[in-house]
Amino acid sequence: NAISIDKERLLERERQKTEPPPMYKVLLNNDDYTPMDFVVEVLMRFFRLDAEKANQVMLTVHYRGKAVCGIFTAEIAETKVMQVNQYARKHQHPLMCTMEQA
Ligand code: TYC
Repeated sequence: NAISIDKERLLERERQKTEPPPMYKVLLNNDDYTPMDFVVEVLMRFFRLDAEKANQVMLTVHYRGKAVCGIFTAEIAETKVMQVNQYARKHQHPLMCTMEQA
């Protein structure tokens, strides 16, 4: 009946409210030209990694082709991708930052 349908609608609305948002992996991709030091600086500046962790992630990208720098909600992931790519272009490096659903 109408009451149980209204109740279902309310329950569905509550479910959506409490559902965690979709999360996105932000990745760095390897290339042959961006200096290793620059990649480490990017990881420290934009992903707040310490020097050791930044070096580790940079080497993973270098040897394996890509690595996850962090996992964020859509809006934050999009901002990181934009900031890193703009920063790389400003310094005339081909470094590529991308995102994909976690
Ligand atoms: N492959 C680069 C080099 O040998 C280093 C590098 C690491 C570039 C990570 C991009 O995301 C990157 N200088």
